[in-house]
Amino acid sequence: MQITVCLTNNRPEPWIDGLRAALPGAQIAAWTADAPAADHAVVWEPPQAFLDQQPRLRGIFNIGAGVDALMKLKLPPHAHIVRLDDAGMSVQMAEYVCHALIRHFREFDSYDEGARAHRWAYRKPRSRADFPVGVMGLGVLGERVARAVAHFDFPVNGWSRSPKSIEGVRGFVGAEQFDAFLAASRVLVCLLPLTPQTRGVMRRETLCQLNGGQPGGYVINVARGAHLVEADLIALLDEGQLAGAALDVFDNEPLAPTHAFWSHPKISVTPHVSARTLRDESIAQIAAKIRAIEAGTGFDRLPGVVDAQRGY
Ligand code: NDP
Ligand code: OXD
Repeated sequence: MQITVCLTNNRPEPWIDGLRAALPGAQIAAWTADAPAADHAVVWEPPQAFLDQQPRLRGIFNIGAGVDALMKLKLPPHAHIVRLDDAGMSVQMAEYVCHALIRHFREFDSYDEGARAHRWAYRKPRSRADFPVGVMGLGVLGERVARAVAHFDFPVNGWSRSPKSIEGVRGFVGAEQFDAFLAASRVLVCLLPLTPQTRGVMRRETLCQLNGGQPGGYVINVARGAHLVEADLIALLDEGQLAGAALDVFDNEPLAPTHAFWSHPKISVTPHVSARTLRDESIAQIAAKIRAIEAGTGFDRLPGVVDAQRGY
């Protein structure tokens, strides 16, 4: 069995070492132009040239949860894309979103400002009931986030394509219930995959519906930059319609040093770190799936196999 590792902006060596330890007997190497054709590939944003050289590829194992970069490429005819299924990411995502939410709700930025000025001053307690949180996407990451937020007693709404039953989460389904979901939510968390249906889902007309159309909405984008129309966000913050945003992902990454987001007083920026790929957990998960396939398990029985029609 030949496994090729093709990672853009990541060093392949530690992945190769880890995969060799987990899959003794497999031939594992980094991609080079004259590398032999692979049975399975471990990839992150591979170039089209790599896929064009893979006539017998069966499994394309993405070292992230989002497969939008892969969906833009022409894939070998019999290959299946398998994304990371949690692999230690959901707890990180829950930490990140709860941190951003609570920092906003408890006005910790304002206390930080007070501390810098040596000012001992209280702010009036706010009611959780006034800060319902809407989680877009209730998959592996969104469900964990929704449960974590509910644990802090915030009202939680969730929006997905198919109905869900999650304790403490009021479910909204599909395009028909999207407006009602937005109106019922004040803090909006994006954990959708990037597909043609979800690109630009956060734009002026949708963001204006948050909080029943009243000012005060807050945006937490931890999915993909292209879910958000950046200029609309800045305009709505400057107009006072939105109260703030915590952004981890951007249309163009790395975010340009001159980008307006860096210095906007109502925006906090992190460099795509809300849920990092954990190498050891990911290698263990990928190796277990390759072992299962080689032992005869069909791709349809593996978690994390991408449905090409849905695009996630
Ligand atoms: P999943 O595929 O498990 O979940 C996707 C969810 O989105 C599902 O609940 C799905 O609904 C819902 N959904 C998809 N399309 C629509 C639509 N058109 N309308 C309504 N709901 C929709 O993905 P994960 O939870 O594993 O990951 C989500 C995304 O998070 C990734 O695609 C990636 O882009 C991003 N990510 C970001 C990271 C970061 O560090 N910033 C790290 C990891 C991931 P249904 O359940 O009905 O199918
Ligand atoms: C992912 C990511 O998709 O890191 O896993 O964004």
